[in-house]
Amino acid sequence: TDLEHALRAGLEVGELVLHYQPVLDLRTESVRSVEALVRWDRPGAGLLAPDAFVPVAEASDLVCDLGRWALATAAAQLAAWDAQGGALAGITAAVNVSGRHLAQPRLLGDVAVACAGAGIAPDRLTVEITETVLVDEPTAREHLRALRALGVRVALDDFGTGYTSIGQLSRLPVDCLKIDRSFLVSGDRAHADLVRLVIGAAHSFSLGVVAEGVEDDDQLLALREAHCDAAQGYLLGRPLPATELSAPAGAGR
Ligand code: G
Ligand code: G
Ligand code: MN
Ligand code: NA
Repeated sequence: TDLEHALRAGLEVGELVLHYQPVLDLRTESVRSVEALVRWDRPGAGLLAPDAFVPVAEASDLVCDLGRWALATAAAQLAAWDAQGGALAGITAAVNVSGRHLAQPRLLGDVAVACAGAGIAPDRLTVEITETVLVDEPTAREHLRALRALGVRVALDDFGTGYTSIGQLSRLPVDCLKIDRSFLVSGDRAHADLVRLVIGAAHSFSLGVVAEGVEDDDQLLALREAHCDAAQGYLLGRPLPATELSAPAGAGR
Protein backbone atom coordinates (compact mmCIF):
# COMPACT_ATOMS: atom_id res chain seq x y z
CA THR A 1 0.00 0.00 0.00
CA ASP A 2 0.96 3.67 -0.29
CA LEU A 3 1.21 4.05 3.46
CA GLU A 4 3.47 1.03 3.72
CA HIS A 5 5.79 2.40 1.03
CA ALA A 6 5.86 5.82 2.66
CA LEU A 7 6.64 4.25 6.03
CA ARG A 8 9.43 2.14 4.58
CA ALA A 9 10.93 5.22 2.95
CA GLY A 10 10.38 7.26 6.12
CA LEU A 11 12.26 4.69 8.17
CA GLU A 12 15.17 4.85 5.74
CA VAL A 13 15.43 8.65 5.69
CA GLY A 14 15.07 9.07 9.45
CA GLU A 15 11.48 10.29 9.86
CA LEU A 16 10.84 7.91 12.76
CA VAL A 17 11.63 9.01 16.27
CA LEU A 18 11.46 7.42 19.68
CA HIS A 19 9.84 9.14 22.60
CA TYR A 20 10.65 7.93 26.09
CA GLN A 21 8.24 7.60 29.01
CA PRO A 22 9.73 7.39 32.52
CA VAL A 23 9.06 4.36 34.71
CA LEU A 24 9.22 5.19 38.41
CA ASP A 25 10.80 2.56 40.67
CA LEU A 26 8.52 2.62 43.73
CA ARG A 27 11.15 1.21 46.09
CA THR A 28 13.83 3.78 45.33
CA GLU A 29 11.50 6.60 44.15
CA SER A 30 13.78 7.09 41.18
CA VAL A 31 13.50 6.70 37.43
CA ARG A 32 15.75 3.81 36.50
CA SER A 33 13.93 2.85 33.33
CA VAL A 34 12.05 4.29 30.35
CA GLU A 35 9.74 2.81 27.74
CA ALA A 36 10.60 3.70 24.15
CA LEU A 37 7.52 4.56 22.06
CA VAL A 38 7.78 5.19 18.35
CA ARG A 39 6.35 8.22 16.49
CA TRP A 40 6.47 9.06 12.79
CA ASP A 41 7.34 12.65 11.97
CA ARG A 42 5.72 12.44 8.56
CA PRO A 43 6.27 15.53 6.39
CA GLY A 44 2.99 17.39 6.00
CA ALA A 45 1.17 15.14 8.47
CA GLY A 46 2.73 16.10 11.79
CA LEU A 47 3.76 13.62 14.46
CA LEU A 48 1.85 10.37 13.96
CA ALA A 49 1.07 8.05 16.88
CA PRO A 50 1.85 4.32 16.57
CA ASP A 51 -1.82 3.39 16.06
CA ALA A 52 -1.66 5.27 12.75
CA PHE A 53 1.16 3.20 11.27
CA VAL A 54 2.31 0.25 13.42
CA PRO A 55 -0.65 -1.89 12.24
CA VAL A 56 0.46 -1.20 8.65
CA ALA A 57 3.99 -2.25 9.53
CA GLU A 58 2.63 -5.38 11.25
CA ALA A 59 1.14 -6.55 7.96
CA SER A 60 4.59 -7.31 6.59
CA ASP A 61 8.18 -7.80 7.65
CA LEU A 62 8.44 -4.02 7.74
CA VAL A 63 7.61 -4.33 11.43
CA CYS A 64 10.85 -6.27 11.89
CA ASP A 65 12.81 -3.42 10.27
CA LEU A 66 10.99 -1.03 12.58
CA GLY A 67 11.86 -3.21 15.58
CA ARG A 68 15.50 -3.45 14.57
CA TRP A 69 15.66 0.32 14.21
CA ALA A 70 13.94 0.87 17.58
CA LEU A 71 16.31 -1.51 19.38
CA ALA A 72 19.39 0.17 17.88
CA THR A 73 18.04 3.68 18.51
CA ALA A 74 17.12 2.99 22.13
CA ALA A 75 20.49 1.33 22.77
CA ALA A 76 22.31 4.33 21.28
CA GLN A 77 20.22 6.66 23.45
CA LEU A 78 21.17 4.72 26.58
CA ALA A 79 24.83 5.07 25.64
CA ALA A 80 24.32 8.82 25.10
CA TRP A 81 22.72 9.18 28.56
CA ASP A 82 25.62 7.19 30.03
CA ALA A 83 28.07 9.57 28.40
CA GLN A 84 26.21 12.61 29.76
CA GLY A 85 26.70 11.24 33.26
CA GLY A 86 23.45 12.79 34.54
CA ALA A 87 20.47 11.27 36.35
CA LEU A 88 19.68 9.09 33.33
CA ALA A 89 23.11 7.43 33.17
CA GLY A 90 22.87 3.69 33.72
CA ILE A 91 19.12 3.39 33.24
CA THR A 92 17.43 0.64 31.21
CA ALA A 93 15.04 0.96 28.27
CA ALA A 94 12.04 -1.15 27.25
CA VAL A 95 11.34 -1.57 23.55
CA ASN A 96 8.05 -2.90 22.15
CA VAL A 97 8.69 -5.84 19.86
CA SER A 98 6.06 -7.28 17.53
CA GLY A 99 5.10 -10.96 17.58
CA ARG A 100 6.11 -11.16 13.96
CA HIS A 101 9.64 -10.05 14.82
CA LEU A 102 9.79 -12.35 17.83
CA ALA A 103 8.88 -15.29 15.57
CA GLN A 104 12.07 -14.74 13.58
CA PRO A 105 15.41 -16.17 14.75
CA ARG A 106 16.91 -12.93 13.50
CA LEU A 107 15.59 -10.96 16.51
CA LEU A 108 18.36 -12.39 18.67
CA GLY A 109 21.01 -11.02 16.33
CA ASP A 110 19.19 -7.69 16.06
CA VAL A 111 19.33 -7.25 19.84
CA ALA A 112 22.96 -8.34 20.01
CA VAL A 113 23.95 -5.96 17.21
CA ALA A 114 22.03 -3.08 18.83
CA CYS A 115 23.87 -3.58 22.13
CA ALA A 116 27.28 -4.16 20.62
CA GLY A 117 26.85 -1.20 18.27
CA ALA A 118 26.03 1.12 21.15
CA GLY A 119 28.49 -0.47 23.55
CA ILE A 120 25.89 -1.31 26.18
CA ALA A 121 25.27 -4.58 28.04
CA PRO A 122 22.18 -6.59 26.94
CA ASP A 123 20.74 -6.35 30.46
CA ARG A 124 20.11 -2.66 29.77
CA LEU A 125 17.33 -3.60 27.34
CA THR A 126 13.88 -4.99 28.05
CA VAL A 127 11.87 -6.47 25.23
CA GLU A 128 8.13 -5.85 25.66
CA ILE A 129 5.84 -8.41 24.12
CA THR A 130 2.09 -9.00 24.33
CA GLU A 131 0.39 -12.15 25.56
CA THR A 132 -1.00 -13.12 22.16
CA VAL A 133 2.56 -13.69 21.00
CA LEU A 134 2.99 -16.53 23.48
CA VAL A 135 -0.31 -18.11 22.52
CA ASP A 136 0.06 -17.98 18.76
CA GLU A 137 3.68 -18.74 18.20
CA PRO A 138 5.44 -21.76 19.76
CA THR A 139 8.91 -20.67 18.62
CA ALA A 140 8.37 -17.32 20.35
CA ARG A 141 8.96 -18.95 23.74
CA GLU A 142 12.21 -20.45 22.48
CA HIS A 143 13.39 -17.07 21.23
CA LEU A 144 12.46 -15.45 24.52
CA ARG A 145 14.56 -18.00 26.38
CA ALA A 146 17.49 -17.30 24.06
CA LEU A 147 17.10 -13.55 24.61
CA ARG A 148 17.07 -14.02 28.36
CA ALA A 149 20.18 -16.23 28.15
CA LEU A 150 21.83 -13.23 26.49
CA GLY A 151 20.86 -11.13 29.53
CA VAL A 152 17.97 -9.24 27.92
CA ARG A 153 14.91 -8.76 30.14
CA VAL A 154 11.44 -9.65 28.91
CA ALA A 155 8.25 -7.88 29.95
CA LEU A 156 4.71 -9.07 29.25
CA ASP A 157 2.86 -5.93 28.10
CA ASP A 158 -0.87 -5.15 28.48
CA PHE A 159 -1.17 -7.92 31.07
CA GLY A 160 -4.75 -8.77 31.89
CA THR A 161 -6.19 -8.06 28.47
CA GLY A 162 -5.25 -11.42 26.97
CA TYR A 163 -5.50 -15.10 27.70
CA THR A 164 -2.83 -15.61 30.31
CA SER A 165 -4.20 -16.80 33.62
CA ILE A 166 -2.50 -16.25 36.95
CA GLY A 167 -1.84 -19.99 37.13
CA GLN A 168 0.35 -19.78 34.03
CA LEU A 169 2.63 -17.10 35.48
CA SER A 170 5.10 -19.64 36.85
CA ARG A 171 5.77 -21.03 33.38
CA LEU A 172 6.15 -17.82 31.40
CA PRO A 173 9.59 -17.02 30.00
CA VAL A 174 9.33 -13.42 31.23
CA ASP A 175 10.87 -11.28 33.97
CA CYS A 176 8.09 -8.84 34.57
CA LEU A 177 4.43 -8.03 33.98
CA LYS A 178 3.06 -4.70 32.87
CA ILE A 179 -0.47 -4.43 34.19
CA ASP A 180 -2.71 -2.89 31.58
CA ARG A 181 -4.04 0.57 32.35
CA SER A 182 -7.63 -0.64 32.08
CA PHE A 183 -7.18 -2.20 35.55
CA LEU A 184 -6.41 1.10 37.24
CA VAL A 185 -9.94 2.30 37.79
CA SER A 186 -9.82 5.04 40.42
CA GLY A 187 -11.95 4.36 43.46
CA ASP A 188 -13.09 0.95 42.25
CA ARG A 189 -12.70 -1.60 45.01
CA ALA A 190 -12.97 -4.71 42.83
CA HIS A 191 -10.31 -3.52 40.39
CA ALA A 192 -7.99 -2.57 43.25
CA ASP A 193 -8.38 -6.05 44.75
CA LEU A 194 -7.64 -7.61 41.37
CA VAL A 195 -4.47 -5.56 40.97
CA ARG A 196 -3.35 -6.59 44.46
CA LEU A 197 -4.01 -10.22 43.59
CA VAL A 198 -2.00 -10.04 40.37
CA ILE A 199 0.93 -8.31 42.10
CA GLY A 200 0.96 -10.92 44.89
CA ALA A 201 0.85 -13.80 42.42
CA ALA A 202 3.57 -12.26 40.23
CA HIS A 203 5.83 -11.78 43.24
CA SER A 204 5.33 -15.35 44.40
CA PHE A 205 6.72 -16.40 41.02
CA SER A 206 9.57 -13.85 41.28
CA LEU A 207 8.17 -11.63 38.53
CA GLY A 208 8.42 -7.86 38.76
CA VAL A 209 5.32 -5.74 38.21
CA VAL A 210 4.96 -2.39 36.44
CA ALA A 211 1.57 -0.66 36.54
CA GLU A 212 0.72 1.30 33.42
CA GLY A 213 -1.54 4.29 32.93
CA VAL A 214 -1.12 5.85 36.37
CA GLU A 215 -2.95 9.17 36.10
CA ASP A 216 -3.73 10.21 39.68
CA ASP A 217 -2.39 10.10 43.22
CA ASP A 218 -5.04 7.67 44.48
CA GLN A 219 -3.95 5.09 41.93
CA LEU A 220 -0.31 5.60 42.86
CA LEU A 221 -1.06 5.22 46.57
CA ALA A 222 -3.03 2.01 45.98
CA LEU A 223 -0.12 0.62 43.96
CA ARG A 224 2.36 1.46 46.70
CA GLU A 225 0.13 -0.28 49.24
CA ALA A 226 -0.06 -3.31 46.96
CA HIS A 227 3.77 -3.42 46.82
CA CYS A 228 3.87 -2.79 43.10
CA ASP A 229 7.50 -2.51 41.92
CA ALA A 230 7.18 0.31 39.43
CA ALA A 231 4.69 2.72 37.90
CA GLN A 232 4.30 4.45 34.56
CA GLY A 233 1.72 6.97 33.42
CA TYR A 234 0.86 10.58 32.70
CA LEU A 235 0.99 11.44 36.44
CA LEU A 236 4.68 10.53 36.46
CA GLY A 237 5.57 11.70 32.99
CA ARG A 238 4.38 11.63 29.39
CA PRO A 239 6.42 10.09 26.60
CA LEU A 240 8.93 12.78 25.54
CA PRO A 241 11.78 13.19 23.05
CA ALA A 242 15.13 12.20 24.60
CA THR A 243 16.33 15.80 24.78
CA GLU A 244 13.30 16.92 26.80
CA LEU A 245 13.62 14.00 29.17
CA SER A 246 17.32 14.68 29.75
CA ALA A 247 16.90 18.36 30.57
CA PRO A 248 14.93 18.26 33.85
CA ALA A 249 16.22 14.87 35.02
CA GLY A 250 19.86 15.74 34.33
CA ALA A 251 19.64 19.15 35.99
CA GLY A 252 21.50 17.97 39.07
CA ARG A 253 24.63 16.79 37.33
O1 G B 1 2.82 5.39 22.27
P1 G B 1 1.41 5.02 22.47
O2 G B 1 1.87 6.22 22.65
O3 G B 1 0.41 5.61 21.52
O4 G B 1 1.64 3.56 21.83
C1 G B 1 0.54 2.88 21.32
C2 G B 1 0.86 1.46 20.99
O5 G B 1 1.90 1.34 20.02
C3 G B 1 1.30 0.64 22.19
O6 G B 1 0.53 -0.53 22.20
C4 G B 1 2.72 0.29 21.91
O7 G B 1 3.02 -1.02 22.38
C5 G B 1 2.82 0.36 20.39
N1 G B 1 4.18 0.76 20.05
C6 G B 1 4.79 1.89 20.44
N2 G B 1 6.06 1.92 19.99
C7 G B 1 6.25 0.77 19.29
C8 G B 1 7.37 0.21 18.58
O8 G B 1 8.47 0.74 18.52
N3 G B 1 7.16 -0.98 17.96
C9 G B 1 5.97 -1.65 18.02
N4 G B 1 5.87 -2.82 17.38
N5 G B 1 4.91 -1.16 18.69
C10 G B 1 5.05 0.03 19.32
O1 G C 1 0.63 -0.88 24.80
P1 G C 1 1.74 -0.13 25.39
O2 G C 1 1.73 -0.29 26.85
O3 G C 1 3.08 -0.44 24.82
O4 G C 1 1.52 1.39 25.10
C1 G C 1 1.64 2.38 26.01
C2 G C 1 0.61 3.39 25.58
O5 G C 1 -0.02 3.97 26.71
C3 G C 1 1.17 4.52 24.79
O6 G C 1 0.22 4.85 23.84
C4 G C 1 1.30 5.62 25.82
O7 G C 1 1.31 6.89 25.22
C5 G C 1 0.04 5.37 26.62
N1 G C 1 0.04 5.89 27.99
C6 G C 1 1.10 6.03 28.79
N2 G C 1 0.74 6.51 30.00
C7 G C 1 -0.61 6.70 29.94
C8 G C 1 -1.58 7.18 30.87
O8 G C 1 -1.27 7.52 32.01
N3 G C 1 -2.86 7.21 30.45
C9 G C 1 -3.24 6.82 29.21
N4 G C 1 -4.52 6.90 28.89
N5 G C 1 -2.35 6.35 28.30
C10 G C 1 -1.05 6.29 28.67
MN1 MN D 1 4.58 -1.25 25.92
NA1 NA E 1 0.87 -1.81 27.82
